[in-house]
Amino acid sequence: MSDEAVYPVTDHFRNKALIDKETYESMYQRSIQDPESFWAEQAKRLDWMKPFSRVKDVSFASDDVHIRWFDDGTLNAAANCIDRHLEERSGQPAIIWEPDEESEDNRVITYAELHEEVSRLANGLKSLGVKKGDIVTLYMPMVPEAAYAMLACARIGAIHSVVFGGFSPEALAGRIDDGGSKVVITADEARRGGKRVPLKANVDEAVSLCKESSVDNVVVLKATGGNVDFNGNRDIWYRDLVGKQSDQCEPEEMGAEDTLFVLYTSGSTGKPKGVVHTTGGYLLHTSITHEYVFDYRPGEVYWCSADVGWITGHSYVVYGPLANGGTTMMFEGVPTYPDVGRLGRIIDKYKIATFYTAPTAIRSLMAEGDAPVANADLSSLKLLGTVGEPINPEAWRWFHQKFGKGQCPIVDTWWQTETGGILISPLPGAIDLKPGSATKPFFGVQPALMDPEGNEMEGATSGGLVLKDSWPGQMRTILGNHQRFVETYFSTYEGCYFTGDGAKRDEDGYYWITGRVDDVLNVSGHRMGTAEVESALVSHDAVAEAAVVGCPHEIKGQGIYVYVTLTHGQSPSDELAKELKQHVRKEIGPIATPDVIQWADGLPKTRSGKIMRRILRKIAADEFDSLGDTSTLADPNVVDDLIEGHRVAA
Ligand code: 6R9
Repeated sequence: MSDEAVYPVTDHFRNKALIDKETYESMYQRSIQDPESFWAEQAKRLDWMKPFSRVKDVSFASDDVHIRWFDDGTLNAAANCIDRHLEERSGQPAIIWEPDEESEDNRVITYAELHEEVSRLANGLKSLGVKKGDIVTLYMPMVPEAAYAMLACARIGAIHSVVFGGFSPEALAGRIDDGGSKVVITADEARRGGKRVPLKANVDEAVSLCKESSVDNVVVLKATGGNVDFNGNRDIWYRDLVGKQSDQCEPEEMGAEDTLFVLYTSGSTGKPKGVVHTTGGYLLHTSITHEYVFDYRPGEVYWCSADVGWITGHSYVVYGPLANGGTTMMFEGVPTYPDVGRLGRIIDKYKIATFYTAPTAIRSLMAEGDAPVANADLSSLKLLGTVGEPINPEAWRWFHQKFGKGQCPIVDTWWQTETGGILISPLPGAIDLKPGSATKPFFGVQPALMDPEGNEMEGATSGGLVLKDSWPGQMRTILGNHQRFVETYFSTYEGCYFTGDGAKRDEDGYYWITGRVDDVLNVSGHRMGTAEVESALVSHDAVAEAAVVGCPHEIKGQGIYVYVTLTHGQSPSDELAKELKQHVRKEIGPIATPDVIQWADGLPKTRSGKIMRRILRKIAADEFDSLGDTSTLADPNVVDDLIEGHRVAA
């Protein structure tokens, strides 16, 4: 049984870790028994402009959900990530950037330079009329300017809304519209693995698709020098904007509960939601977890391979490491370009101490055998981390052995866009590891498992994963829709935050996340709402009805499996399948491209017309023997047809 495999805390971490076993136990107890005094003390790790007098003001009751931390204190996130480090670390690298093309020059940005760049851009944004509370949309490649832009917004109290560069113009337009951005910051093109993404052209198209927003200015970074259309009334080159600005910009005094950023994520229904994170609690949570989960010591080079377009990039490429005065690595490319040895070469080149990545990346390298590490030394590594989806024990062991040489602990960190930072994870000096388990809760985090009736279950068991009390980094609301926030997270189990994940707890109190229990897919660690993909599909003329489920996928974890019923007069063909895939790419982006399209004359529906997705999931997974009760179907015969159709499609 995989539960039996235990990897004890290593000698290295036992003696030198920031948090050892005893400290973890006692701090955890205090954090639960007296959260107010615990967090008041931890909050000293930030620089406050005006100290807070209230620590926590929280209610999870569904008729009155509110979450406030340190709410009468003031601070500035950018000043915490930059200015306060200048005295001691002005010459220390804050960001190290490795370009997509290995032969090109890298960039090393010191804290002094970061201060200058961010201040200039902050002044530039002000000159465009951006004010405290305005939302600025960022659609950027993985370059240092993406971090400058986030921090420049934070410096002047503007709210950034970063949209992943892989999203389509349609998806970008929806996000610009939702927040009402007047300013978009982008680049001519992004590069990834030798391929180019026309970011500026996508912004042009998105702006023309916007219904609510009228974008006044598009700031364009020259990243590749690729050709772009330039609209002189609206567009301005990044360098022209910042070139004439002062390198001093007083950081704005922000309330702890003022919004720092909005980031869109997929849910089981409707359009992606704008997750709202605020200033004080978020920064405290990302800073403390970055230090303790990664046992981070200033001077170390820390590498989180996530794109800044995702929450992991926000929390563990930008805010956490910089709040701690760390050196954070940004990589523009992909693990397999120009070849599978790239990650190993980067680790050696920069003497990376901590490498934090996604199981899907590990699995794609694992498929190449020893090649990814064959010529790498890797002796600088002390710790590895994973995030985004459950890691299968085989991939865990491969990563541990090949990258960690059996010496580096792996912190399997469970958290969500909504949680702001890591909630369940080993602390490397305190918690023995079990491959595939995110292990134990971080300070202040109270997980519980619920049965379908909403009762909390004790001991070794499995159920719906909830959190019983707040933690500082928790999302505060959905932008413009607090009611949806309450319904999505606080109505399934009264008085608890429901994660949407299922989990198992073993005899040692270790948590094993088993995956989403709602209609959210996790494709290569990226969240994708089945409803979003379905609505993209039915917007195509040939599609009458579509049902989307996840299917097992060796590299991606989950693939996207689509059942399509065509409109009258349309007939299935390979060309049409290609066209539908293309259509979804265009509507959402390449990450939503269906893996399998199965033509279906009918879908399994109850008499009341509800699609029984459980059956579709089982068929997509080849599990025909465990379809369960199909007697409530309006037409039980569709199941046989679907099984037959699956054999053809898969
Ligand atoms: C940070 C991030 C959140 C969902 C979450 C869960 C899955 C994340 C995991 C994990 C098992 C882990 N997830 N980390 N599942 N083990 N270590 O990924 O945020 O993109 O919002 O996704 O990802 O299902 O609910 P986000």
